[in-house]
Amino acid sequence: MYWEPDRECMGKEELEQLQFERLQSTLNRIYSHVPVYRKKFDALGILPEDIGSLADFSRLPFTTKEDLRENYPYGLFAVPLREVVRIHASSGTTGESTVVGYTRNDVRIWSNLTARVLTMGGVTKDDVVQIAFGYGLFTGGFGLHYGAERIGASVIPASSGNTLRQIKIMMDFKTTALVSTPSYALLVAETIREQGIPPAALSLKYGLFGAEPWSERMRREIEEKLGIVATDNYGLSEIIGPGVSGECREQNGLHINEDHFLVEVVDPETLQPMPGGETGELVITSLTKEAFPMIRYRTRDLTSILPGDCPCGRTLRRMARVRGRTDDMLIIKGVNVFPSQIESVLFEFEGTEPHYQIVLDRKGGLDEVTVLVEVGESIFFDQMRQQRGMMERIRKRLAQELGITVEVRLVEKKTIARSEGKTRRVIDNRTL
Ligand code: DLL
Repeated sequence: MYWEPDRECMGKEELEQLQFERLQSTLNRIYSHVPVYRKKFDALGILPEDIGSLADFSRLPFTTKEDLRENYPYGLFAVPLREVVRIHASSGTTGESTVVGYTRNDVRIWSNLTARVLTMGGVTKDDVVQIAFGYGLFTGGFGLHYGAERIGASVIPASSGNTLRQIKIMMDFKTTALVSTPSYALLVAETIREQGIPPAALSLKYGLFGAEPWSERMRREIEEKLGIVATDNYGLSEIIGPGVSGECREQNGLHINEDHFLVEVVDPETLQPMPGGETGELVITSLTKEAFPMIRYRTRDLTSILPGDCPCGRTLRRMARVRGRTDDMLIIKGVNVFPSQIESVLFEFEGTEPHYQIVLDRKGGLDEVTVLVEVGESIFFDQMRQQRGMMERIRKRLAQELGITVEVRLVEKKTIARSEGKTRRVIDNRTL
């Protein structure tokens, strides 16, 4: 099932023509309305009309989070505030938050794009959709809410938090689709089990999860425990919010809404295109945004473009699950470590739960790493000796994989604080 079949199944040439036309009008708009972009273009000696084809595109300058911060709050807006009907902001872990705006037309397009993503995941007008993302400055709640409403589904704006209440709503209102972060879906599944609620008391069929990285293993676990089909969807506030890409029922890569976003995958060091489908940093250019256009925005998200056609019939290319960020890289004892590397090692071990936390401390100038990993009861209450054996095996594998030694602690289920928003996997207590 498609939301906009004429767009989602477009031929390559037709799509490229459309992208080019849209790119041209975006470039003209920003050159005449956003002084920051005009300055960047002038510095490189580029005029919008110099971009004569999609191939010339790589001459354009990149935009980064720093550009957004430096021009806080409205410096990159391309329309006067009187044309802006909505403002969102992303929390930002350091410094100023980044502020983004939408015209009425931007909101209309955004709703269509999240409607596409929801449709890809199975949602129709017959569904009851519970949105358990925060409504507020975060784009997750409103973005997916508008899309679900556009489809004609019955939308429950539950917002985030209060898990017992969410579950009661789910049962009483006969929710068929849950929209949240994947880690929140796991928390819901665990709580249902703890409360002794039989899965048959729920009417859930679909889960549409995004806003944070997750794994295939987490997907299977959520699907089994909640008896649903779970799909991944991706987006970021700077570009539009949710609605940039989403998985179809093939569950094999996220279709990018390429008629609205031009994507590149580049080497984060050289900024040159990654050859032949290799993993690199995703760079996105918006093609239709009016209030807040973005040119070659460096997302810091690591992914790759998948080769081949999708059996679902959509021609929109697919990106792989986002496997981390260029900037969540930790430097521990001088070694570069990605949390996702630790995660994949932990998942090799039978009996571990998909909840872990990496705690970094610095004692006497030396980095110390402790990986807390939740284990099932059978292991937690196991013989001390067996527990030690498991910790030792995990330690060895981590040392092998990362090239550094780390401490491993097995903790009882639910010891690691569950979050209602994005999960915090790394606690860095080091002061430099
Ligand atoms: O998280 C938008 C969103 C809301 C997407 C709801 C999907 C569903 P931000 O708060 O600006 O926006 O955070 C964007 O979150 O650059 C990624 O690092 C991460 N992220 C978002 N979706 C995924 C995903 C929203 N499906 C940042 N898988 C992005 C992995 C994701 N990471």
